[in-house]
Order: sequence, then structure tokens, then C-alpha cells
Amino acid sequence: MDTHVCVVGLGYIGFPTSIMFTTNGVKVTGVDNNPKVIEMLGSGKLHIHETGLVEGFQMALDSGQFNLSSEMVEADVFIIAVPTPFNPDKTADLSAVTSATKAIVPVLQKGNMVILESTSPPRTTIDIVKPLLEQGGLTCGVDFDLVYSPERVLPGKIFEELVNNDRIVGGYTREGGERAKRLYAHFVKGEIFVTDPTTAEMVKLMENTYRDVNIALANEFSRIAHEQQINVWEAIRLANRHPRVSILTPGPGVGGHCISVDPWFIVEASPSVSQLIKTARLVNDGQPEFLFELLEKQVGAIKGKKMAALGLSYKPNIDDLRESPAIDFTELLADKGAIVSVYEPYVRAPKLSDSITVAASLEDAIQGAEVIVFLVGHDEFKTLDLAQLAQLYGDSSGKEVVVVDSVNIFVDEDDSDSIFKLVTLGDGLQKS
Ligand code: SAJ
Repeated sequence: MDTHVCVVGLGYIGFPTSIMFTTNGVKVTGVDNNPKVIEMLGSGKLHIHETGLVEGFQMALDSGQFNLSSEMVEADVFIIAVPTPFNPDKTADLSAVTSATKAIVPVLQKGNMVILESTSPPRTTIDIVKPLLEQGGLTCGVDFDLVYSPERVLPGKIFEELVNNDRIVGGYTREGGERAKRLYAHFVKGEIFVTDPTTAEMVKLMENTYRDVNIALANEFSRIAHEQQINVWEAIRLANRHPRVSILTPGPGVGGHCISVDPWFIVEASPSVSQLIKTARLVNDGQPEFLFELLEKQVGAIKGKKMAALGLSYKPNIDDLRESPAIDFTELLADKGAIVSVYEPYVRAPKLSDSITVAASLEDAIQGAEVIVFLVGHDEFKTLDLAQLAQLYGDSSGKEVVVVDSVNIFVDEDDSDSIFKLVTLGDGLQKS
């Protein structure tokens, strides 16, 4: 019976997972090599934001089952939940996985189980983690179990999805997989499927790649719409009336630490047979540039123009700026000489180039701007119409102000009586 789990890495996945185990009767020691994380959690303070985390942490503390440590401890099960970012050349950076694995070796005992949850390139569990663990003299599948079980939860809905999503466990042996299934069943209400580690690794990467490729298709349609003079939003709405078609939503690009990263792990592993996946990545990464060109066609010279960039996070209503296309776009504006003011309601002090001004409100950001660009569909923006935006803007002294909408906020709005000239990504019907 596995009664003590050591969770290595107390980030967005490891910490909520620790909470779920402790509140369901399993003792957890959370280990993190960042002393600040241990210090903050040790004094009852949270180091990350996530819906339900405040209550969850309190319940974990109340359970008396949650301990913290900056050193690896002996346990029945080790769960590795550390980040796997990518290098500038788009190859996976597995340094956190390898150092966590190496740290487990001295405390690994016969009968233990090691589970890797970090999103990893195919064969990482078998070709990298297994040999490292065996350096301690124990044999995988005989002396200890090894499993890969991907996290697949949506930021903002982590607790809900940890419990209700189906779960995949890839065991080096079938028995190891069944053992991991019993462990996760402490809190998972979805179905738990047992497979092998490499299949489990690929399942995770295929899910995010599926989404990336489909978003790339929507983004490419948005570009074609300008050439063919159609409104992509209307065309997608109509195409999606087909019973077997469900086109996703175009936008300024794909961000976050998952979908914009994971497909590269497949490209790295199988470069000669992953052209579609690579092209989709390049299409999505090129979307801020496409949006910039759209703006440039409309306003001409960028240098010296006052521009407001609204929204910086990688998707609506969150504070996560990682790999955000809105940031790429904003930096591009500044790089081309625009005088840029940004407003991001969820992040008060984002790290940006010095020339960019961070405004405290939407109203402040747009004051006197010649161009206003909506980059994220935050609720605060989505509820606006052009008339309300004009009120916030105030007097334009007869000058036309260009509003670039990359997230379809002003759907079906007519700008003819407005101080604004509306430029909507994917609307090739708009007059220039
Ligand atoms: N996006 C579009 N158009 C769309 C949908 C999304 O441009 O129609 C953009 C978003 O604005 C954002 C990016 O794509 O920039 C990704 O957002 P997302 O909501 O699709 O996904 P993530 O990155 O927040 O979370 C994904 C989820 N994976 C899938 O839905 C297949 C989640 O379940 C994973 O656990 C998570 O990645 C992860 O950790 O890998």
C-alpha cells in the first residue's frame, strides 16, 4: 500500500496534485529546490494563483498530511512534476527532469515507484529517466516501478480537471501501471487507462499538437480571408454548421507554456516525418507578424505613432504571460518605433522593454492613441462596444483613431458613425 508520496516540484501541477493526495488520505512531502517556494508555503503563503488554491491549501494544512522539504526524503512513491521548457533552438530542456531524477537515486528503495508527470519528448521515461534511476544499482521493473502519467489540466480549471479528466498511466510493467492507477484513484473520478510510458508521453504531446495544428488552420484562414475579401468569422460560423466541422478561433497567435512548446518535442524526436506539425507551429508563431503587417497597411509609418496595446496574457482572464503572442506583438510595435502604452488588467507590472509604458487602466492606456490594438479577449474588453470605447477615449479632435481587433471583440459592429476605423483580423470585407 502506497501511503507516502514525495512530490518533486511544487508548481502549477505538483502543488495542486499534492493537495489532492493529502485531502484524500495520502501523506505527501512536497520537495522543491527553490528555497523561496518552501519558505512561502511554510509560512502559509501561496506562490502561484489558481482557482480554488486558497481553499485547497487550507484543507491540505488541516489534513495534517502535508509536509515540506528542500531535500529529497524517503517515500513509497516519487512524483516528478518539474518544468520542461524549450531551448532557443526549440529542443527540449530536460535539465530539471534529470536533476530531479538524480536527486531521487540516493533515497530510492526496493518496492518504490517513480512517476514522471512533466510533459516530455517521446522515450524520455525509458531512455533517460530509467537509466539514471538504475545507476543506484536497482533494476527497473524488478526492484522499483516506473510510470509516465501526463498532466492534462487546463490552467484556471486545474482542480476541477485533476479530479474529473480521464487519466493516462504508462507503466514500464503492466503491474506498475496498475499500481499507479490505484494511487491516482484516491482522487481521480475520471477513467484511468493503463498503457506503456512512450504511448503515454505521445498521448500528451498529440493532444496539444492537435490543438496547435487546428488553431494554425484557423489562423491561416484569417490570412486567406484578407486576400479573398471575406469575413473569416462569418465563414467559420457557417462552416461550423456542418455536422463534422469544428474550426477553432483565429487570434494573435498561440501562447502558454504547453501548446506553443509541446509540438516541438515531436518535431525534435521525428523531424523527417513531422512537417505538418512544424509548419503549424511556424504559422502560429508568425501570427503576431501578420497582425503587425495588417496594421501597417492601414496606418502606414509606425515610427513615432502613439499606440495602445490592450492585453498581454496568453489567453483571456488569466495572469500568465508565458510565450504570449500579445507580448511579441507589443514588443514588435515598440521595436518599429511606435510610442507604446499597454494595459493588462491581470498583471500590474509586466517585464517589457523600457520604452513601453504600463498604464493602470484601459482609459489611461488609450488616451491620445492613434492606434488601439486589442490583443486578448479579457471579459473587461469583451463587454465593450465602440460607443463605450469612444466615451473612454474622449475627444479625438476630429482625427480618425484606428482600432485593431485581433480577438473579435467588436463582432458585427459598424464603425461608419464612430471616431474609430475598425480593422478586424480576418475581416477582408472592411474597406481600407
Ligand atoms: N487559442 C486560439 N484559438 C483557439 C483556442 C486557443 O488562438 O480557438 C490560443 C489561446 O489564446 C492560447 C493558446 O491557444 O494562446 C492555448 O490556449 P488553450 O486554452 O487552448 O490551452 P492551454 O495552453 O491553456 O492548455 C492546454 C490544454 N490542452 C488542450 O486543450 C489539448 C490543457 O488541457 C493542457 O493540460 C495544457 O495545455 C498543458 O498543460 O499541456
